[in-house]
Amino acid sequence: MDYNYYMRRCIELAKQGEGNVSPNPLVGCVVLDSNENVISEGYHHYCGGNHAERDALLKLSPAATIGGTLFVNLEPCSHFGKTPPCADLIIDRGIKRVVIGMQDVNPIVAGNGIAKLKASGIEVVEHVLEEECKNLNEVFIKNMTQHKTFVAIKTATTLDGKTATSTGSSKWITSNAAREEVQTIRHRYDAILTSSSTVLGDNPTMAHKRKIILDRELKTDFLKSKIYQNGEIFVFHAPNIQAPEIKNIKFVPTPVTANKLDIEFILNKTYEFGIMSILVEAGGKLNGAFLDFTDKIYQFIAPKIVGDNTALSCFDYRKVNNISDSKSFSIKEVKNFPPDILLTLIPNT
Ligand code: AOF
Ligand code: ZN
Repeated sequence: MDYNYYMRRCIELAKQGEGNVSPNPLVGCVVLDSNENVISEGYHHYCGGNHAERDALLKLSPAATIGGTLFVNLEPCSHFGKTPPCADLIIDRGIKRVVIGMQDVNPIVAGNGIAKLKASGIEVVEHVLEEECKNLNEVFIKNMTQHKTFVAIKTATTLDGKTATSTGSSKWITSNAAREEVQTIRHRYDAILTSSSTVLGDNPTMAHKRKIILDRELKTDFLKSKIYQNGEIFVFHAPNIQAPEIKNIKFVPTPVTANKLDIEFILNKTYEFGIMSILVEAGGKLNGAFLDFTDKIYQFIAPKIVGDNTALSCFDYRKVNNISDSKSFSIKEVKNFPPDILLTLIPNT
């Protein structure tokens, strides 16, 4: 039996829950009968809904699964949450073998699901495509182990790392295909974060259910700017400025140091508000300010050169004299969106 093949299918199924399961993990499940034929598939559709194993098993008659194998990318749960424990249902249904991608990092489960299965005589196979399974649930892992919001930055630049010409022209640096991929990326995150300069400069819509705007001096037009026309909005601003009262907008007074809003404070607040992940889509200044708090970068690169050293670079970070002091990253993935590419990077620690 090809464990990797079915685990890959679990990951694919799990991704169908992207955008809907937060703060829960993405989980997919495949069930095989005793003759090793696939008889059911399932996934966790939305937070509060059935877990992946229950979704897959409830489609079958209890007799169908006797002696079967169940694949799942995350350890089956052992606790009574919004639904009863998946481990109990698996045991009840007479499954003989459970193949798991990774242990649950939720301390209420953390090995208890596996122990329960083993205690009932089920064969448990662990660590199948573990790295892929951990990548799939990087947000859930950060939330559970660090109690912090996961932060990603998306940029679109020219070959010379510019996000616009020196006159501010930036529409469009990347191709349609690349910009469509941005929609898919956005969908994975609980909220999008941008700056007042981006709102003032580009007046973007940024259609998303939750949006965060950093507007220290409350300079943007809360009634007219497109970004404020839909979704739930959080505006972080300096504490000495009186915020207006507007429906759907939550104004958050934020400490300021050296004319900059305190990013650490903002990220503690986002976690408090139940925002498990954010995608930063802003200019070089804010990108630079977030760099030290960033878990992942999506960098689209278009094969164009602006060739003007007064044009903005995508990361206004810190000055280093020695190249060995640069902030360095590992490239996790390279994808083509002709004629552009997308690099997915994670910071080296
Ligand atoms: C599974 N299969 O599909 C998921 C699991 O609030 P609840 O009841 O939905 O429980 C959420 C916790 O259950 C979550 O933090 C994680 O530990 C586990 N999620 N477990 O066996 C699933 N989504
Ligand atoms: Zn469960």
